[in-house]
Amino acid sequence: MDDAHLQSAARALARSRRLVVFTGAGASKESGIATFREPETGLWAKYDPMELATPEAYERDPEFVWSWYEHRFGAAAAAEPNPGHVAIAELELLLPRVAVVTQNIDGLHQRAGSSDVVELHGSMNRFKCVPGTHAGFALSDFAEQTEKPPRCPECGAHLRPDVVWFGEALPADAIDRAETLSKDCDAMLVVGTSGVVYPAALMPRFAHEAGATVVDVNPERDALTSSATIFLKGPGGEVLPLLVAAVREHLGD
Ligand code: BV8
Repeated sequence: MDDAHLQSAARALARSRRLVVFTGAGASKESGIATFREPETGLWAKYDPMELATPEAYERDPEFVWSWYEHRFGAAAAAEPNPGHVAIAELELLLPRVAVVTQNIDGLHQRAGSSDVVELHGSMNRFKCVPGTHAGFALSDFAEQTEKPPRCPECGAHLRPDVVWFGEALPADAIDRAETLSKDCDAMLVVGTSGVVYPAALMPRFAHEAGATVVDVNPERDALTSSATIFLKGPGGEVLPLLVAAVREHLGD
């Protein structure tokens, strides 16, 4: 990664008064959580997440889709925030205002210490019944149930993860706040996203159109790289700690 690019990104972040950090599955890769578009290893390698994360798939075979999510709950529960998550949380201590807008459902930003996290696609730590009438359940609320998927303690309908599946609307409060933050920010740090899932992928475009400095961190070029101000090529777990150290230096200037 080019040091000149790192320094100009650090200068932009050090000067920012309203920073948004926009993350995708790549931000959790170094915590051992598979991304959406890189093939999984083992049992799930032959299944396409795009096919499984849909209401139709759940309707067709709730037990199978539930077991896919159980596999992912296990991976997320075993995962620890990686140095990238920790660096993002540290930015809150250095800068006047930092908000995280994530596409991820693993809760790792919160576990790393980020206190303002907008979960665009929901959370695998929350459950609701398929009709959507009852929500806010945790895994522990139905741990004793043996049936898979478990049933809603209130109405008996199947439970599902409170996540946004393809073809479903994003939670209005989350997308509204993400859009407001992205249009108002003066800098956006984009980490670990292919930038192909909408409407989430509009956020870096809103920031760019608002004149914010957009820094894209990814080992590969992605769909957002061309509209970014600065591209830092590399994994988040390596780049972000270097970036935050450089921000500290610029703040000390
Ligand atoms: C909706 C939760 C309408 C579930 C997910 C235009 C406008 C609106 C919609 C659409 C549109 N065009 C198409 C659509 C439909 C669709 C869509 O976007 N399809 C795409 C595929 C074309 N969008 C929807 O269906 C959305 N809903 O629009 O509803 C509506 C409106 C009103 C009423 C009814 C309906 C819903 C989309 C949300 C789907 N749910 N997740 C779950 O997780 O189980 S999305 C899923 O993809 C994950 O959240 C994931 O985060 C997300 C995006 O992928 P990425 O995060 O970018 O991950 P990916 O694997 O793609 O890339 C990883 C990147 O990391 C790579 O670039 C890689 O290089 C990089 N990387 C790898 N290692 C590292 C790294 N980076 C840093 N460090 C590393 N170490």
